[in-house]
Amino acid sequence: MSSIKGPAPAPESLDGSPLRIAIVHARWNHTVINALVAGAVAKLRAHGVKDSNIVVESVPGSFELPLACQKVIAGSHVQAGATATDLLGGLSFTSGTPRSGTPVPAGTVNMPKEPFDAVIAIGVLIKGSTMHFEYICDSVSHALMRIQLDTGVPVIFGVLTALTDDQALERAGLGRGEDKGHNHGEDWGAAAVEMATHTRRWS
Ligand code: DLZ
Repeated sequence: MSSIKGPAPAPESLDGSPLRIAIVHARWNHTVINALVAGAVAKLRAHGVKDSNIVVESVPGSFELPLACQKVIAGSHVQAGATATDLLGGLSFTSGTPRSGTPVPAGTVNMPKEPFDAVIAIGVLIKGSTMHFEYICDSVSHALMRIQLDTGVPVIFGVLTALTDDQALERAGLGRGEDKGHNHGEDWGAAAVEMATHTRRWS
């Protein structure tokens, strides 16, 4: 039987061409992260968001995502961030072991301080043998929700909270079985365009 899960299509076709979107991602579990970021960028582009308006920042781990999102929204960081063009030119999105510590390279493009219409926070938490996972999942999800409510800028919850490596791989379209799964980064890109569009209209 086919799955009933997942979002229905948006009720209207969305034009991302006026939007400016930030992706803030953790570097832990970078193989999965890279695929999710690539999926999000591909969907933003498919909705017409310009490469020059997609800015990508990275932080060490998921615990760092809330502060980074808050600062990106506030526009208080001076530099760094790669545009989609830099990112896709500089990275190879290949499958492999999800827990290697190799950092994702950061870009070197100067960022104009224009407001973002939405931020996508991407992290991959994989449960280990201690309570670390529970504490980070709980605090990060609550903090990201608080940031979007406090700032009025949509923060898309792109944090996978996986119980196993395979769960994480499958949710990035990198499953090791015949079924590769689905890349949730694509859904997050679409959600960012939809929420940014709604928020502009509602403001
Ligand atoms: C320390 C840690 C562990 C054990 N696991 C993960 C993980 O699965 N995913 C992730 O994004 N980050 C992990 N981290 C790093 C923390 O998020 C954080 O970067 C450090 O505790 C430093 O604050």
